[in-house]
Amino acid sequence: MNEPGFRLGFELLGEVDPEIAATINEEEKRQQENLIMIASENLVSRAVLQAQGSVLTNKYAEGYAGARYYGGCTFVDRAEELAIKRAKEIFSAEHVNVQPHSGTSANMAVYLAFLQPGDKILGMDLSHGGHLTHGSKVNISGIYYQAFSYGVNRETGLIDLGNVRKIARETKPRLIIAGASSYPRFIDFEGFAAIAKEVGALFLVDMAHTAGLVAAGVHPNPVLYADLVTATTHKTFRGPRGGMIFCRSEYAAAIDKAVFPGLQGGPLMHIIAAKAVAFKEAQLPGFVKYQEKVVANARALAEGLAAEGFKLLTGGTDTHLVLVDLRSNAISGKEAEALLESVHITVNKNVIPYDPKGANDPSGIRLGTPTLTSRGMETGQMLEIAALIAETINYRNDKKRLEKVRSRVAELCSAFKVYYF
Ligand code: DSN
Repeated sequence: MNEPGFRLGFELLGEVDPEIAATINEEEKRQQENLIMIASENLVSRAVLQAQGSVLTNKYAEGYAGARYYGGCTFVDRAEELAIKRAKEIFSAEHVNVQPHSGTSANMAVYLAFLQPGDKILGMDLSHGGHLTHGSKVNISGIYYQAFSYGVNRETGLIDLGNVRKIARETKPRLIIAGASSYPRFIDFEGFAAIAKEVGALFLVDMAHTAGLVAAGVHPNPVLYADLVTATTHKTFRGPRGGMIFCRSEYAAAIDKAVFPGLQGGPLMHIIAAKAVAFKEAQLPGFVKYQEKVVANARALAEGLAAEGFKLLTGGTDTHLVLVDLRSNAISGKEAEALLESVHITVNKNVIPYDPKGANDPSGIRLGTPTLTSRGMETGQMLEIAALIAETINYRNDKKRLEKVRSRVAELCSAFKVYYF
């Protein structure tokens, strides 16, 4: 029966849009029936999902709490203020902006606040594990700004600060950026900060990948060393998909102005509320234990893969991810991704530093432990999964062996539920 106004008379997703309802169901099933090892993905809690799916999506709230361009903002103000208070406590930050829609938006806001088109920036080379938005030629960061890059040492796979200093002295960038998407080791934030100071650059850390580890104290906190820190809330942090920016008080006004009205209009208040929920979860005692397990699991995975003869960038990991160099396994990253997908292990193909092949079919794969750890898996499962990956890659033409791997993966998936389904 139709309601007055514009209501359709039925409300449930399955009735309004059976195609999308079925698509979501299939995706739920995929998440349950695969071992998802994409290092930048995770599983949010039911509480985060609930806040994301709430009526806060109906509200326009351009501006900031107490200074909005719309009436009726009492409750969204409260949500944003809670998010800000919690984020500042967790990361020991003087100021945070929780409105960026993504990690990319967060980085763009920093650039808009402090750079002029054509200014020099120095970031980690995308092909060595950096981020697209740190100066890649195909990204706005490399189109609007004069971008220089540093990489890792060919032998050790580690960032060589001596080399970073040399490039910084030569290029005199306005902004130096640290942070990576496929670098498995701690980054020396203090060392970077000293280089930035020496050459008169601002120092930005993009901790998109490691924000959850930082929040739990299992990774150095860049907020203590950098002028500006950007992050996503959906990777190790286990919150909704989105971004945030931390800075010292002296930069707060410039950052807030760059986010709104500089770059974005209305903030996503349902996502900001979900960020507040994720911040609350990060302050619960179980969060530290979870992040410790993420790292312990990544170490176990690295040990297991190394024991199976795989070559790992830097030989191991300090974080949630492992980068595997497949050049001695006679398989490309693209082939390995497809092969592992066929046994329901989900990873992503990834360039390795000095990769002789291109980004579309690179020589490596990247694996991460946040999602499997959210499902309750521990180091024993990581060692077994490393063996299953080896079995799959080493015996890829043996259908019987692949079938055995597939059924063991199915057993593991069924024993460790994606908890909210
Ligand atoms: N695309 C994200 C990742 O997978 O690492 C951030 O670059």
